[in-house]
Formats: sequence, C-alpha cells, structure tokens
Amino acid sequence: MNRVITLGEFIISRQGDFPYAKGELSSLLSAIRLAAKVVNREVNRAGLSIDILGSAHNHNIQGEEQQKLDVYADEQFMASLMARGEVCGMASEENENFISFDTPLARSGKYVVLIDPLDGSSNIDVNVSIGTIFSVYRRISPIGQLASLEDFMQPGTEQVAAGYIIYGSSTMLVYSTGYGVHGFTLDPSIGTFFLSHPHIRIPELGCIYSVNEGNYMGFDSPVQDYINYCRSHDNDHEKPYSSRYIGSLVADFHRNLLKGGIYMYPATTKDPNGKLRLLYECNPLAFIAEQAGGAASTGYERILDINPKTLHQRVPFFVGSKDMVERISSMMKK
Ligand code: AHM
Ligand code: MG
Repeated sequence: MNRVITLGEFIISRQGDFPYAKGELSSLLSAIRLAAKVVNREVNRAGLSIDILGSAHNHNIQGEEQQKLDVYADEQFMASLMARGEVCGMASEENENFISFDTPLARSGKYVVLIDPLDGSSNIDVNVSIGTIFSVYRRISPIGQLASLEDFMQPGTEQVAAGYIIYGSSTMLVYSTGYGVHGFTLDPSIGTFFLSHPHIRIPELGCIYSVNEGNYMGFDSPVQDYINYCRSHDNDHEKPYSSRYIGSLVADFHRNLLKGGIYMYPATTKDPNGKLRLLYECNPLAFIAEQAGGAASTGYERILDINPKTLHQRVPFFVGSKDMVERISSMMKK
C-alpha cells in the first residue's frame, strides 16, 4: 500500500545525512514541528479569541508594536526548543538579546536557533497568511557552557538547517538541511504534516515581482530601473511581469518559490538598510532559495556571505529566481 510519508518519518529517514549528529538535529526539528502545530492552532482561531487577537501593548527591540500572537509564538518555540536539550540558546526578532538556556541538559546542546516567531504579524487582524522563519547553527562556544554571542553571529553559509512555516489557506512547513528543499502540508484533522512538495526547485526565471511599490520614489535609480523593466513589454517575458505583494514575507516568498519570481525589500532613502533582518529573515530564506536553485543578494553581495555585525542587523534583500536576482544585482553594480 502506498502511503504519503509524514514529516516525522521523513526526518528520521534523513538522519543518515548527518552521521555526526546522532539524531539531535532530528529531535530539534521535531521540537519546531510541535511548536508550529500549537501556534497554528492559535493562528486559526485568532478571530475568535479576544485573548489572543490584537496588540500586546508592548514594543519589540525595533520599536514595532508586538501583537499578542507574536509573544505567544515566541514563548511556544522557546519552550519547545528548551525542553529537548539539543539547543543551548535562541535569538528571536522579538527579544533584544539572545537567551541562553541555563539548564544542565541545554548547556550540553550542540545547536542554537534564530527565529522570527511570527513574521507579518500586522496581518493577523485582517486574516492574511503569516509565517514563522527559523535558522539553525552549530554552536561555537564549548559544550557545557552557556551559549555566547559568537554562536549567533555566524554567516548564513554556516546554517545547518533553515525553514519556515506558512499559516495560510493550508499550513505548510518547508525546510532544508542542505540536501534540497522539502515541503510538508498539515492535515489539521489528525494534526500531522505530510510530505506534499518533495525536492522543490524554483524556476530559474519567473514573471512575478514582489515589492512595496509605495516606496518607489525612495529607491535607488537602478532599483527603479529594474521595476520599470519588470513593468515593460521589452523584458525577457515580452510582456509586463505580474506584480504580487502580500506584505507578508513568508507568503510572498513561498509563492515565488513555487511559481518563479523575485521578492525585493531594497534600501530606501528613509531606511538605507531596508527593513528585513539578516539573521531572522534574510539568511534562512536565502538558504532555502539557494537550496532550491535560486539566489539571494543585497544587490552587491550574496546574503549568505555577510558577516553579521549585530543581532538585529537589517540588509537590503533581493531573493528568488536566479536569473532575476542576477539581473537586478548586475544593474545595481553598474
Ligand atoms: P515583521 O517582521 O515586523 O512582521 O516585518 C516584516 C514584514 C514582512 O513580512 C513583509 O514582507 C514586510 O514586513 C512588509 O513591509 P512593508 O509594509 O514596509 O512593505
Ligand atoms: Mg519579521
């Protein structure tokens, strides 16, 4: 009998990819899977529960208003990761500093996790898809000690795993451990993720561009030129590309990953480093994009090569189909 493989079965079947890991990475991914299901339950009933909808009346380190679900998701992922003992610390978009898990079990953990627990959360109240983005690194500090800043400040090339969960019309978990990209869809009736999108490959050339065009006047002229190229009949598609921008990074990225396209959050005169965070948003999605045959760049350098300077560093971000990212990068370098 043919049965679709579950995420749990898939993770176990791939343990051989990491002979050094002895199952710890599998356990870590299982912790993320569990927290994703808990967060998914709350996201799905967000409109029903006055306890969970709306603002938490706090601001995160970037001065942005936190939604109650941001805080809830952050706590769920942290609790789930802490319980397993594979992870010695976590850094989150929601917290100013990284958190070392100070238990004997966690001190012996080999990994750190960086996470945007609920990206696009300003969309929660209007029922638009949102997501979780995560990234896993091997620690640099000695096992047995508390996690230290250097564990979190590694270039994206050092990621051992990265992925995202999209809470959309269906909920999916998409991840890579450096051996291709695989997508799993949650069957909510039994609470199990099933392999629905094995070996995802992004088309090398797409015809979708995703950018907040309200910022057009503040973009550098090569970015404006590229947008005009996308809109013109004289592009490689010989008709205007489609403009699609949800304003929810995971949803925009996911669509472009499957259909082919480019997501852009460039520098603007107001925000010279763009809006998105290198460690929580750009690196994990760049890792997924490259693993699927795509590319990710600031326009001047490969995202994964950047040596981070601060935990909450922002960078301009162009990600998606390889030919499209290469085209805008070559226009910016001229
Ligand atoms: P967040 O991490 O505070 O949710 O912000 C990130 C979000 C992305 O999901 C989205 O692509 C972008 O911000 C939208 O920004 P803008 O409204 O400036 O277009
Ligand atoms: Mg975010």
